[in-house]
Amino acid sequence: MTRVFSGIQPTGEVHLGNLLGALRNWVRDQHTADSLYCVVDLHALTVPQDPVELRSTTRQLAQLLLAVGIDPAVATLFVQSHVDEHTGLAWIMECTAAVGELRRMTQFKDKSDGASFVSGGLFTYPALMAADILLYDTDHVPVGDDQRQHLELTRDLAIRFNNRYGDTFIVPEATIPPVGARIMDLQQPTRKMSKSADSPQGTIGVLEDLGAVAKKIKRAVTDTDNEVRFDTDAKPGVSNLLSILGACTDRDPASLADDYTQYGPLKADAADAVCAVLEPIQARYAELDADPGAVDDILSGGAAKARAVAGPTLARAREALGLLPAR
Ligand code: AQP
Repeated sequence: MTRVFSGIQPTGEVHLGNLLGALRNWVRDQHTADSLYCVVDLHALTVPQDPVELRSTTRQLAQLLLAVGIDPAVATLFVQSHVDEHTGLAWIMECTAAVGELRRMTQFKDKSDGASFVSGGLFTYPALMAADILLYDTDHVPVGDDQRQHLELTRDLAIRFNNRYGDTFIVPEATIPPVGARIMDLQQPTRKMSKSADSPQGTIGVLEDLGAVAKKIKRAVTDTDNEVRFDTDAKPGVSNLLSILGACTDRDPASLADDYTQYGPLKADAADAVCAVLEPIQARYAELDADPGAVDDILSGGAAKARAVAGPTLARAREALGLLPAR
């Protein structure tokens, strides 16, 4: 059976980009593939975190993944730091990666640019991400477009390791959705919607009040020529609304444009479609609030299942490297 793995960081509020670019595909894949989904809390440590907040956002994110539709009866849901093999393989991947290729990662450049403190972990983050994926003999990694470069690096590291030490890792492939892979900020549509950007009017939280969501979409930045056309370079704001509507209604954004002659109705339909997607997720999230212990139980079972796969993979890599086994 095909193996799928993907992760999401417990940093900030989960937004519409995360949902349409990644999480909805996780829910779809769990029915056709052996799927493992992970709250990657160690990745959050690349920037300083408040400990109390990190603990609660990690649990809340797991609760949200369940609310979105991850079913622990068919998929494995766990927290990265509960499975020590991730850090064990990460060191091996750091030693497999070249400094030059880590330096070329655009996300490192974006996040380190102008920052007053840049951790070593921010630089080596893609090696930990490679470890996350390779530990599970992953065939497919459902991610948004922003992760394309990290996935390419993961493939390069797997191939390099296999060439040096013999076949050890499956070389994974990214699965990037045709629509919704890069949802843009509603106020600055040339920038992707992002958890860490300080743009409350441009970002739609999955758990946000639906009235506020509709208002934000109706106030989204477009342009002055009033022509509805899908053209991400010339018309980024309008194209973003078409992508959002298309992703929520399973329609092609370019052909959707033919249905509209004005921005107002496009915005109204996009707002309705987004609210229709978010409403059941918010209702399930509220139901799960009643029993926080159930989320912890699911994560504990998930970690045990994940360890059973990750342990043998790490042992295989250690043996291939020539590390002396412990007795
Ligand atoms: N704007 C987006 N459109 C489509 N997909 C997106 N993803 C993120 N932003 C968009 C996808 O969501 C998954 C989980 O994201 P993550 O939290 O692991 O990664 P991230 O890129 O760090 O998320 P953010 O929200 O953009 O946070 P910051 O601001 O820290 O960079 C991934 O599959 C990602 O592709």
